[in-house]
Amino acid sequence: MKKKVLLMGKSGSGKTSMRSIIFANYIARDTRRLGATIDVEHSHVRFLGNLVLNLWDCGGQEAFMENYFASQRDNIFRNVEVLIYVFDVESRELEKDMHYYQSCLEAILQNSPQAKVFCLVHKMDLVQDDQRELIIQEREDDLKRLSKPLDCTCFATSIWDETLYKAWSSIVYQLIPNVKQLETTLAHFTDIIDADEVLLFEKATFLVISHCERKPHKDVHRFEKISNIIKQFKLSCSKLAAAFQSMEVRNTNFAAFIDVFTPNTYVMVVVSDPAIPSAATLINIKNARKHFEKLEKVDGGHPALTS
Ligand SMILES: Nc1nc2c(ncn2[C@@H]2O[C@H](COP(=O)(O)OP(=O)(O)OP(=O)(O)O)[C@@H](O)[C@H]2O)c(=O)[nH]1
Ligand SMILES: [Mg+2]
Repeated sequence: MKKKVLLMGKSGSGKTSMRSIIFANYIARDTRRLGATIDVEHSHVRFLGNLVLNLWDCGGQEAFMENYFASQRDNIFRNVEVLIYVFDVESRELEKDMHYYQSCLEAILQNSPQAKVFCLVHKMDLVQDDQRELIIQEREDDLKRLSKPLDCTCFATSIWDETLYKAWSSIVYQLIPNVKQLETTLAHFTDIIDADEVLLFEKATFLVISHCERKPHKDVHRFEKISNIIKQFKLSCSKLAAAFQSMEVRNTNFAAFIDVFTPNTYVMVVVSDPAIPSAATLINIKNARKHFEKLEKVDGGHPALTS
């Protein structure tokens, strides 16, 4: 199942940087070397077995933008499942940015009215801490108003922290075909093994695709922090020609296990009951694998015929 994702926004706003970090194992520092994208760069990312993301990274220089809205209009805006529009928060041409955004929405309304729209207010690291809340609120209000009759979801992002993972996790979550079934199964699993919390990560990107929480946790940003940390760790391992497989962290309050799960996922299990030995949790993870592997083989919510 192929899903077309358009990545748009003005030149230098950070589109290729994000794509390279999330899908091509770049670290933030490497993106300084990226040149401007010429016309459209296509990439296919296999994401969770059947799901292939067809990313269209559209170079944002004005000459290209004008072409997208004119001669290439049908080609670009047809069959779009998701539009991700990136705004550079430091841009001094806000009016022009908004004008292009609106042209883009018009073309989407004409060609792919069902598409989901996400706006990323990007490079938030360049804004002072105490200003961030206010700026994102203002931008979000403006964008939501301008997007009508379409609905848009806004995120404040930066390649320099975990906000990037939060935004992209939410975006890909919308694209996973059988996500409800996955969540129900994960909730069962969490109950059966008496865990505080269980997370599923997509294997290549380490984006969180599903989670179940039985015991409330006060850090609402913990998922994307873990994605960010483990991804960096995985990359460090690969520099040493080692492959990251699993990890166990234990202290007086809890034990956390990260392990390869299905062909497309890693799982993280957090247990706080000291009476449950590690070996028991590891066996439980092993036994759950086949159930989740079956789920991955479904297409569009219908179980595939497996013999
Ligand atoms: N400070 C900061 N810089 C960023 C961030 N994201 C990207 N950049 C920098 O912005 C510059 C331009 O990024 P690109 O990803 O090439 O921009 P683009 O949107 O693909 O540009 P075009 O291909 O011309 O449309 C690079 O030097 C990145 O390092 C961010 O979150 N914060
Ligand atoms: Mg680019």
